[in-house]
Amino acid sequence: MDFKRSDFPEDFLFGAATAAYQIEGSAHGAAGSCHWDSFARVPGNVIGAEDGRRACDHYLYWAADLDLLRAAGMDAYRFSTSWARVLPEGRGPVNTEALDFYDRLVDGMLERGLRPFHTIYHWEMPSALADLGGWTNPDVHNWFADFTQVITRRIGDRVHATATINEPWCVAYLSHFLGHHAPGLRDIRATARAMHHVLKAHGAAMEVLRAEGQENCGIVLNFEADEPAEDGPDHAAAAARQDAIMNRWFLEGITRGSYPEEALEGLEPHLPAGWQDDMAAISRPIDWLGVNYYTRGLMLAAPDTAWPAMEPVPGPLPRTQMGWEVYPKGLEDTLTRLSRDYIGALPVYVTENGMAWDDRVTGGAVHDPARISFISEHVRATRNAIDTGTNVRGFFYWSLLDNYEWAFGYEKRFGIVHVDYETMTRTPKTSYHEFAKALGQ
Ligand code: IFM
Repeated sequence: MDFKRSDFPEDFLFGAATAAYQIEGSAHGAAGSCHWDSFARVPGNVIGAEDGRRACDHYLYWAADLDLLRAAGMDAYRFSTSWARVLPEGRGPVNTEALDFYDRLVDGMLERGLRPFHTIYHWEMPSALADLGGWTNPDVHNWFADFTQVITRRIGDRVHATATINEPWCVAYLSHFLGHHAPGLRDIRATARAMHHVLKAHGAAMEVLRAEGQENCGIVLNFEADEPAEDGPDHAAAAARQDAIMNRWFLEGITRGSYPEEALEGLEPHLPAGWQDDMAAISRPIDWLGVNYYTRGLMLAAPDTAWPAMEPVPGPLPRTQMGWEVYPKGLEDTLTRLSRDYIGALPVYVTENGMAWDDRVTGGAVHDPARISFISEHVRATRNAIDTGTNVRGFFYWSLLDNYEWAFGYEKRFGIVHVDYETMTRTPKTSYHEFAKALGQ
């Protein structure tokens, strides 16, 4: 890789990220069921109808996995805690095995000199709460606040940073409008409610975190660099609508206490009454913002279809195994736009960036030159954004391990460490070794 630590400020953190359901193995440790367990059971929702019951068995292999982070010279580890594991019914009785597990995990990070970056929610809505409407239920912010308190009281004293929610656009829009993720709805009323409730839950969690004396708290948003696929005002308007729905809704809700007009034009009729009264709580100050960035979106107007009357089209750039274009400039532009238009000098972390490839083990090794270039280019884009004034404090690769890629099951491999799902053997890929070298190992 063509970067080194000394290219970055001294306190800049390099790390890798994972999420509970994607690696832990929900069959272990008396976890409750979550909406992904049932979503995966319906033909057509998930490739191979695969679920996270075993995933990478990280619940059993966590110490070895933390050793891999340390051996690569990483400074930090971004992980998440499963709501359904901690509160199997979503509310009420606490699963003490789960709290003991997260205790061991956080202590294990500290023993290895890794800073724990905790994400409270990365998509395991407990089934008992999904039965009540999950993110569409008007009480969901209270349920989430209670979970936040339980988990923070147990591990909050040792984590370096806390994020309330991972990628609210996926939680709300991808899951309730596009139907690609659990609960798999395609319903605009459910979408509008989820879009608002997920931010209300973030606000309620921030209040709990502050009351618990927790410092260094934020949220992780996913951004896409949206551009019109063709010239013309209609296509420009389509790209602007996508930008409003995917990027600006969450960003402006949190930083300005308002939603963009281009998104309200479709969603406002379906928002819960009195939504404006929640905006002050939604825009409570945060200490940092997490940016997940993978690709750009090319939009075409689709005038004969219902709102938002647009469709994404594939672009000409090289693509990853996900079919996503490789577009590092979009990361630089996103980071620069954030500081220029929204957050000034607020600390930012690139909390996810990575690519999937059809990686195979040959002769005991996995050669992944495309990933080495991908990481180099995106780390350089991050460096460029620092040069132009964005206060970027860290970069986390997604992901440490190959893992459960949601609707794609286990087919897409994002890891810098290959996982053989039969034997659970971990094989560090060439990108892992090159990353470690760049970090001085
Ligand atoms: O695997 C996901 C992760 O859970 C959230 N961000 C995007 C990743 C790749 O799709």
